[in-house]
Amino acid sequence: MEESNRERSKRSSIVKSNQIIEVFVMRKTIGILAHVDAGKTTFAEQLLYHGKGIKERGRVDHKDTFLDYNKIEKDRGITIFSDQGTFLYKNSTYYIIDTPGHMDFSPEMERAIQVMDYALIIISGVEGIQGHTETVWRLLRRYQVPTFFFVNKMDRVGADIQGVMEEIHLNITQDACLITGNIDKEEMSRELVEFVAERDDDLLEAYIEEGYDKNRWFNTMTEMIKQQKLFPCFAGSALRDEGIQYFLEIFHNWTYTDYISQGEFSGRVYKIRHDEQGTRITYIKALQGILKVRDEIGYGDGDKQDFEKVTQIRKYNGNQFQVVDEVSAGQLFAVTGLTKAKVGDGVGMLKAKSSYHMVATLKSKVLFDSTLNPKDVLYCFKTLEAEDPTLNVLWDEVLKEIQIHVTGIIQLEVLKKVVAERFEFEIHFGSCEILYMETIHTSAIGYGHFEPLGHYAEVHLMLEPTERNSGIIFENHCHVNDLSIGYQNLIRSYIYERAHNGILTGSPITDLKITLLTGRSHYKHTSGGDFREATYRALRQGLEKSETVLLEPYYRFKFEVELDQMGRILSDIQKLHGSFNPPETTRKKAIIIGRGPVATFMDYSMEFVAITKGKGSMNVIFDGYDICHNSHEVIEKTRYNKNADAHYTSNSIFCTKGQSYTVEGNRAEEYMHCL
Ligand SMILES: Nc1nc2c(ncn2[C@@H]2O[C@H](COP(=O)(O)OP(=O)(O)OP(=O)(O)O)[C@@H](O)[C@H]2O)c(=O)[nH]1
Ligand SMILES: [Mg+2]
Repeated sequence: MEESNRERSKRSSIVKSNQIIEVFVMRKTIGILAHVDAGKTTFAEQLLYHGKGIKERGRVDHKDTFLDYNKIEKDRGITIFSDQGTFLYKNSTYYIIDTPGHMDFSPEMERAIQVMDYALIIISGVEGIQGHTETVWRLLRRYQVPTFFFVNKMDRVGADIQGVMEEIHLNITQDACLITGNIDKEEMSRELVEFVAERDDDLLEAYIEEGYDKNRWFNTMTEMIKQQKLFPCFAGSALRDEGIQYFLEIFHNWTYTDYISQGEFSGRVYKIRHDEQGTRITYIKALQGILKVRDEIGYGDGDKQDFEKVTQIRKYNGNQFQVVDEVSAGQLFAVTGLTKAKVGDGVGMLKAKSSYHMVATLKSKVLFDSTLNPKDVLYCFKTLEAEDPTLNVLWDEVLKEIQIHVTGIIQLEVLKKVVAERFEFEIHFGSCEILYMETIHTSAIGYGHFEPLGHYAEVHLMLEPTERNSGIIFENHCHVNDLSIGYQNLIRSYIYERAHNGILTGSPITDLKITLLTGRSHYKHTSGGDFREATYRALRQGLEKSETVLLEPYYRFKFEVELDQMGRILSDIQKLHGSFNPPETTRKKAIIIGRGPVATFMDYSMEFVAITKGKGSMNVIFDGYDICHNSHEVIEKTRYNKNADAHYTSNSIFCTKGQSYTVEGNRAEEYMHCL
């Protein structure tokens, strides 16, 4: 009892502070996410209208929405870029970020997630949960963004709110509750009262002892939403403006942010764009403090910060902006003056950089007219890469071609249009190839020594396999007596500065933990770059000693077909090296869920449409990397010669009596100085 009283007083102080904060302007960023065509842009348009952010409502179908203002978006009728709108509602400033729903633009969607205070997932009341809805949900959990749902298109024939709620409970979360009725004026429905009480021990105790109390439920729900223990769902029609005002009012009451404008400035870069003059515009969310125009701010990764002066601060609303002198915590804004800031960079006091999970799985080469200077084309693609780092633009000196990484065919089509519009020349793309990766099965210690005359660095790295799709993790077990912190940090930065080539096909290595065991420098001879040499050599030497495996990207798919087509589809899945769960069948339909390599399923949609005569549905989402189904074939075809890689070798260089000499990787260990 003591305990619960204390808890209660803690909660009421949250409420009090909540009320105090509400007196001031509260800033909230809501991100709208969903599968393609669920109605995100339509919903955002309504929200902006209700918040008086826009005077008239446009429609996606009429190509006149506030947030899909780009010509390519209008032409295609889909959102491609995450854009923001803003409005004032009661005592709060709202920022709305509308994200693209197409799988090919998932990285653009993910970059926006990191600055959302709350997210709204839209689900079509007719089509229900799609594969992409689950991807969005998983990302939101990863970034810990409190989430609401809106079941849209309830005006359409076949819309089924109960069915969608069941799907949410089954596939997404048991903690989602449908909100209906006049929540503020009347008592909550008994069902909702109990739903909430079941998820909070104190509330349940209070319920049993004292019964329902509106304020207590309201306050507890607000906290539970913030802590992602409760996910309210709404239903309506964005097109017909049903349920939007209701959502906004409840959302306004049940959410809060507590940004503080005191203290040193910190922020996060979430978007990079260039204006027509080519000026780089860096979009930042202020997380703490105040930033003024002409302030010099630091940005970058960890200790490697760059400092530059902010020359202009812009508050964007759609494609319009207003120039201001200062911004403070909780605001979304853009600056000019920063020439090198990258998406995900911490700004000011925030030093850690964000890493992203949505990755490109294909690569393609850029084809262009021979009258164009490749350098100019490369410059344009480098500009685009600043805006979308997943493009990974590469100039292949040997083949004299520009290569890029992409998520899918639609992205390539959009890129053609973007280049034509912005840079005014025509490009095409070569056929898409799979982006392979490599990892290890067994652990090993890699040794690297770099000591040509006048240089010195030695590095020992432990390489261990980690969970699939975990990327590269760096740990440091090196003692400062062996190597200074400065050099240790340098080694860390060399591990993360680029994707390192594996030894099977030269594809990037992933899913490994790299531990710095020890290293050595020389007080006189060690110079910048020596530790890069030693680190790369240690990495390579370790890879050569472990058992390596090739990985390829996988899709998770869901096929819905008529019963008599099931056999054909199942046999196709097997032929394409996929796997599937036991199909779920109803009287007429079969639902087949499974996974398979992107390489074999990439072009299956055309065949699928032909088999099902356009009546089946095929839903695919990226499902991470896994063991390659045809490693041998791919390795043969790539013809990568690990001993002739210009950037990597397992050999070490030593020096005796003023003479430097090379020791091959397999013998290097015997020569190391730190052993
Ligand atoms: N009947 C009906 N149609 C809707 C509703 N909301 C949106 N639509 C229609 O659905 C289509 C897609 O709407 P958008 O708002 O562009 O969907 P989106 O989620 O932004 O799509 P992407 O940005 O491409 O992922 C358009 O034709 C809209 O008019 C609704 O509530 N009812
Ligand atoms: Mg849209």
